Amino acid sequence: NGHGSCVLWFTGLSGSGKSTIANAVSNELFRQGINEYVLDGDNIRHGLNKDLGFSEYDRTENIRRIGEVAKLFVDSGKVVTTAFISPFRSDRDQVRSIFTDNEFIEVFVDCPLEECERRDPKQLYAKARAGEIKDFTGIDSPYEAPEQPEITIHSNEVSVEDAVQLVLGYLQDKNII
Ligand code: GGZ
Repeated sequence: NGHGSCVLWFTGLSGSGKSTIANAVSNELFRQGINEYVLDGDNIRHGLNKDLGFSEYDRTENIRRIGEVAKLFVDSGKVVTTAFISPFRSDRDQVRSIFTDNEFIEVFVDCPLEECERRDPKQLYAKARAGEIKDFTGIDSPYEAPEQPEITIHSNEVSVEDAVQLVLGYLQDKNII
């Protein structure tokens, strides 16, 4: 269909801007006529993975299933965008291993915890600090930052538009789009 296929695997803290940037990337790809699809909490955690919570085991299983679904979409020729915290390096590396070289593009949305906590759009950090939510990423559950992400977005320093251009530029450089 005139372009390559890959997964843009966004990872970062709650409130880092993953979903916002992932959806903006998806809109731009769609506008350019690219066969794309987004996997996020809305279509995965409310459906396929509604049996899973936020224990270490459940997060690992969440990411494993999302990786397998992303693989099916990539095999069907799409550019897939995923937006999950995916806090564990080993889980992300496991997903990477089911793709061929260059198909898995790790996009680290790097935003300081203090900034995510300041934004706190759903007041989840406040609830976690108050002990009303347990195992919250960044508070009492770890986030393991990528060591060699293909793309890093400092979301507290660049606009959403610039972040989109960074991702699209990468796909162009790699001759995927
Ligand atoms: C982290 C949680 C938690 C806990 C509920 N820890 O900001 P949000 O609300 O919209 O995004 C978060 C989302 C994280 O789900 P993921 O599937 O991306 O997580 S993982 O990859 O770790 O499996 C947050 C909400 O769910 N949420 N409880 N304890 N985020």
